[in-house]
Amino acid sequence: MEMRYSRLSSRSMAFVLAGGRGSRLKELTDSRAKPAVYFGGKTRIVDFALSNALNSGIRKMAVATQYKAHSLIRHCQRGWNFFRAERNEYLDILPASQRVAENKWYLGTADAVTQNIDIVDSYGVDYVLILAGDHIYKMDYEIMLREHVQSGADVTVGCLTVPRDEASAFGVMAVDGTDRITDFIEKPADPPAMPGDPDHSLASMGIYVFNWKFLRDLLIRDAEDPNSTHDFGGDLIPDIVKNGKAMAHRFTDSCVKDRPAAPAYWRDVGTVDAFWKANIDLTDFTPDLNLWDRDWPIWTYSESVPPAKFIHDEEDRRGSAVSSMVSGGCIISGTEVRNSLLFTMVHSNSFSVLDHAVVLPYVTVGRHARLSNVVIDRGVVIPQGLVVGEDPEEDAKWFRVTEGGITLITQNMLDRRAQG
Ligand code: ADQ
Ligand code: ADP
Repeated sequence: MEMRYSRLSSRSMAFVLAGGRGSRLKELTDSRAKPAVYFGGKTRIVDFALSNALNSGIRKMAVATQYKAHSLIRHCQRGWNFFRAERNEYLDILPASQRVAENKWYLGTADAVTQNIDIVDSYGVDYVLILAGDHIYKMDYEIMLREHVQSGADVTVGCLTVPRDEASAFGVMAVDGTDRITDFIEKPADPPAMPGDPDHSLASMGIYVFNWKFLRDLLIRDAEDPNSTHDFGGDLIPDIVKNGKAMAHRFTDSCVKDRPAAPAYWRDVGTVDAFWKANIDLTDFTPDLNLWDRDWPIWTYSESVPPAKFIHDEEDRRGSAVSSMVSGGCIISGTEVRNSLLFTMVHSNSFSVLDHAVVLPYVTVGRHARLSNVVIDRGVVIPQGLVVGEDPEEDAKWFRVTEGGITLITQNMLDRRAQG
């Protein structure tokens, strides 16, 4: 019962940073920011942070956008419109350059908040949770908020253990016996290991809880600092570690009741290989990320489409899918689908095979196509007889073949191929 009366989420807002391109996703982010990239059959990446906030009880949110924001803004408007101002609930979309007199992009992640100080003020909250809009995980932020308040920290940084050889992509920290952060280096070339564990480092998830009063003062000072790049990981967090009290909050899958023994799932699907793998992993017998958990749903904009349909066609070819996820609106007509993930409204025709394929919405696959280990962008029309995934050299002539051997197919690439 104590929980019910002491929820800190109702005194907090979530500020979601969704301005980054995610350039390692290559052509997948040519027309949309990374948070707007599709993931998991019907959701987009940003839905995870927003759903975590909603499921944690937070009812005030802001999404700061910048790079190619159109698709992201449209998604938020369509899918995240159930907040009611009458109940003091808000979701504001904050595109860069609309808030200040000069046309100015957000200079860095901290500047994205600085330029919107008046909006955060208007929410009247005590705590601000800064989130990144580009990670896949399930997390109850109420637990982090509670730790923050109990420890009396100026900032609490979400963190997890990562292999040391991957740690230079992160902010890496050292902590004392109470998990107070004693050192923080943004993206170190030679990441320090955790004590007693030379193969791992303690990495920042890029998510932070602040008392709003404290952060507000800090942002105003930071805006005037000519040496600052106005970045949380690069400037603000290291500064607080030196001059204030920064605590680490260790991410665990505490919000996930169904598989308590499962390792905490957190993915930065930052590359085409990681994106493909995280999607294909969902077709595993027991995937590490459970999207079927009714206690922690991932909310999204859902199109009204009919159920997936599997057709045994006139050519006596059975449309089938095994170890796969097939979304609404799909028509699998005489195609064999294996270990694949098909998003909404994919139509696929006779004599074709999809194997370990991640197929984004509204793709059409012509007859006699054989596609394996591929990511197919939204709306692509696969011509009859296209074979991908069997001859890497041929594939690389027209498509993007990754280090991990995954082929990314976009309509532009197919058009170029058609023109020879
Ligand atoms: P990065 O992910 O490299 O490191 P960054 O590129 O700044 O940091 O992106 C953080 C978030 O902010 C992303 O969600 C991105 O979309 C968004 N963003 C970037 N620039 C923005 C801008 N100008 N306006 C609005 N939003 C913007 C960070 C931390 C590290 C930490 C990793 C964890 O700095 O310390 O380890 O996240 O992934
Ligand atoms: P994406 O993230 O792939 O851009 P969107 O759902 O935002 O996904 O839209 C993809 C493309 O589909 C857009 O670039 C646009 O051309 C077209 N589209 C989708 N919905 C609409 C719409 N309501 N009005 C106009 N164009 C649309």
